[in-house]
Amino acid sequence: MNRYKYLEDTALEIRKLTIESIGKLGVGHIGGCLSICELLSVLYFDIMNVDPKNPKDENRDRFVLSKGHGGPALYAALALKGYFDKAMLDTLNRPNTNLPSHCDKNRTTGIDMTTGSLGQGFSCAVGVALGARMLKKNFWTYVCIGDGESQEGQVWEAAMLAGSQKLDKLIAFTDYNKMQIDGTIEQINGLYPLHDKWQSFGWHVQVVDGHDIKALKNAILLAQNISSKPSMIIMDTIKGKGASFCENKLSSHNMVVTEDMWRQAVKDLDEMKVRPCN
Ligand SMILES: Cc1ncc(C[n+]2csc(CCOP(=O)(O)OP(=O)(O)O)c2C)c(N)n1
Ligand SMILES: [Mg+2]
Repeated sequence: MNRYKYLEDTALEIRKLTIESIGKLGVGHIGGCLSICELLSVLYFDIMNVDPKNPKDENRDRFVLSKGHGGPALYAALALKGYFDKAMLDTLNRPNTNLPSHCDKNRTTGIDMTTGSLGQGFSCAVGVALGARMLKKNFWTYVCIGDGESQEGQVWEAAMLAGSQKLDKLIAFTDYNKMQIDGTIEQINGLYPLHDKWQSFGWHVQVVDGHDIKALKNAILLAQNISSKPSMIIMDTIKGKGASFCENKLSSHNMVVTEDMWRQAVKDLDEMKVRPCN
């Protein structure tokens, strides 16, 4: 099968499993989960050197989902990859679960960093990349931050360090879905010009359609060839992408999802079979 078609199908599967697991729970951060499905597909099913049978391998590539409320989408990707059984997704955020709403590396196989307090995960990822260099390890560190999260001062402290240390095995993504909890990014605390901000902190910067598998993959390959600078890939995305009850809606941030809503959304995605990615 064509590689890109395979990755598009995988993103679709991640999207459907995410909608289903949040739907069965009845509530969750669905908007910010659905904007990163293509990224998770490209990273886990094409780019990253990881082995679900050896999840603690010291030389594995790392992924930090700094916007830790996107955990359910990452769990769907990890289940599809084989880190744990898909049936476990039905335990999402229930008592004694190993799949809490936000990522916890001590609870979930395959999660590389505990996140949820916005800004911290990004700092940790910079630390991981710095540690890799000190230990002379060759792995890549990937990290995804939210656009609302980018308003955290901690993000910019870490950005400054990564730039000054020229951490060229660190590749970051901004999920630029233009929305946060209480409003649009521009209404609350605009990021413009985001590209120039990262560049001025010593980063190599690209802007891509975050739902275009091919563009994402090419951007990552290009980033891997940049020496002496960390890379930021700003992903132009749509919050709630792919589920009509929440696509591009502010209410999607953390919403109630009824059985009718999630079943209809999964059916819509099934009927489209392969949803065009842009
Ligand atoms: C330090 C901190 N402050 C506040 C919150 C509560 N919170 C959770 S998600 C969120 C909005 C984040 O917006 P964004 O990064 O744009 O996320 P996305 O649109 O991808 O869901 C906030 C304020 C938090 N988790 N951590
Ligand atoms: Mg956002």
